[in-house]
Amino acid sequence: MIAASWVALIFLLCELFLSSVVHSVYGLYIFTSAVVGDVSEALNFSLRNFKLVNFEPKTVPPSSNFEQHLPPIVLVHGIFGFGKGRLGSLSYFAGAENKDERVLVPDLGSLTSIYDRARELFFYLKGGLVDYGEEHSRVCGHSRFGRLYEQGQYPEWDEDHPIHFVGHSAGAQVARLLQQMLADKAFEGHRNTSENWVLSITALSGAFNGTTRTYLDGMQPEDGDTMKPISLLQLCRVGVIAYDWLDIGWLKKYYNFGFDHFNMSWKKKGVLGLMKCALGKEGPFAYGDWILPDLTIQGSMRLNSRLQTFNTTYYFSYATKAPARRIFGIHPLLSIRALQMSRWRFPSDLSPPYKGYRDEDWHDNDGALNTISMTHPRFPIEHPTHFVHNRSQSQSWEPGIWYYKIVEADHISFIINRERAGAQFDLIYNEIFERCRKHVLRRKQPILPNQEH
Ligand SMILES: *[C@@H]1O[C@H](CO)[C@@H](O)[C@H](O)[C@H]1NC(C)=O
Ligand SMILES: *[C@@H]1O[C@H](CO)[C@@H](O)[C@H](O)[C@H]1NC(C)=O
Ligand SMILES: *[C@@H]1O[C@H](CO)[C@@H](O)[C@H](O)[C@H]1NC(C)=O
Ligand SMILES: *[C@@H]1O[C@H](CO)[C@@H](O)[C@H](O)[C@H]1NC(C)=O
Ligand SMILES: *[C@@H]1O[C@H](CO)[C@@H](O)[C@H](O)[C@H]1NC(C)=O
Ligand SMILES: CC(=O)N[C@H]1CO[C@H](CO)[C@@H](O)[C@@H]1O
Repeated sequence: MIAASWVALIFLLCELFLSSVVHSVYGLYIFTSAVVGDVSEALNFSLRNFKLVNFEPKTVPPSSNFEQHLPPIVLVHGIFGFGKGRLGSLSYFAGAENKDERVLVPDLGSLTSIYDRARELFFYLKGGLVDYGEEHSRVCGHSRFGRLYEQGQYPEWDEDHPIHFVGHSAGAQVARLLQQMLADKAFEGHRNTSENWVLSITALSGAFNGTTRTYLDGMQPEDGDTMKPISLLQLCRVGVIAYDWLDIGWLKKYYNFGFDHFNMSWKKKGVLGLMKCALGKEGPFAYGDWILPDLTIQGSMRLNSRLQTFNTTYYFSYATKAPARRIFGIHPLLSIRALQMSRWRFPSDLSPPYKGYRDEDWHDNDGALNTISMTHPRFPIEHPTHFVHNRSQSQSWEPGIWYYKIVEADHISFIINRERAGAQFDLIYNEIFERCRKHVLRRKQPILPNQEH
């Protein structure tokens, strides 16, 4: 018995070591490639300036009237994600934002909760001082007000000037929660909001229904809210607290976990505050106000019970599924977890997260999320859906229905590195942007397929 538990502990530590090495190596790789990209760009620039050859100053084309009237397409990043301006010239969406004239890529913090991200997204677009809401801030122990967006990216945003959202992973839930907040008129001083401010939501590997990966990374399966004492997430927690406490200005400008409203810097908290954060008495991890609790099955159930699918908005979803039994077709960052997720069993001594839960339903995955979770929101009631054949293109769309496809790809096929997905990258983003621009319009009467062009 004792020998068995030692073996289990050693196995756990080996697994922890391996996965922390894989994740830190990948993180470091992203970070250094961003730095190298920036440095070489700066060198190139100064070299060209110096020689004064072939140098053409970048001219910004005056935006035409037409462009100004295009509704913006807003790309919302997922966990560990970043928007325009972070990590130098690296693009989370691997340059997809250049495929259209009017695309916005907000930076919403890489580990903050879905709730905090949705609040930030609103003020990023509308402009003003981010207001996290009085009650939420009190309960979660952070400042009520955050960053000031002096100029919103789309101040005219309203029912007559709606927006398209495209969310990757957790970003899809952020867009849904923001739409619900707009419907609930949850922004003080903006009493006129409604669900109709959103024209469409498109999810790329959207985290609608939670993921069993959170338990493998270290969330407790019994509540989906607290962390196991020895786990990858504990290492991550310690790292984040240290990063925010040290508060190195240039580094935080370069990459930010988004916890500034928790005041974790040494300047504000001192050594005592550091101890409190580390011991789990203060900070985002103490109150569960960060992204991981929102991505467990239980956390998604809590969130989804408040979120509606509205009958005036268009919804599309691309669920991803890693090629079965081809572990090398998956990114090395995800391959161990993909394998573990395909064998995941909910501990038999605990009550399952919902009635009718079956392990095998959750085995198909993309290395980060379960395919079942990505097609459409399923809880507490199945939202209306329509499966779209992989190759079919033209279709007449109706609002209030989740149109979904299942795509063979892993969780990061369509972000960071566009070479990995090859032609599929262009196919998917072209399809999304074209649909936003040509087919998704707010109209009184449904348009028949032969009238689409
Ligand atoms: C330097 O900049 C020019 C113009 O933007 C570009 O065409 C060229 O590929 C760059 N070279 C390197 C090494 O980045
Ligand atoms: C964080 O610091 C600001 C001032 O820098 C203060 O106004 C705010 O109340 C602080 N918030 C918390 C939660 O300590
Ligand atoms: C609020 O929205 C309605 C349309 O839903 C519009 O008629 C009205 O002018 C708006 N009011 C303000 C103050 O923007
Ligand atoms: C859409 O939903 C609203 C209430 O949520 C309802 O009043 C309206 O009749 C619905 N419209 C359609 C076309 O189903
Ligand atoms: C679409 O592709 C997925 C995986 O690539 C596959 O499992 C599914 O059966 C395909 N669906 C159709 C209708 O071809
Ligand atoms: C948390 C959640 O939404 N769970 C749902 C995920 O999908 C299964 C299968 O349809 C539902 O039964 C769950 O309620």
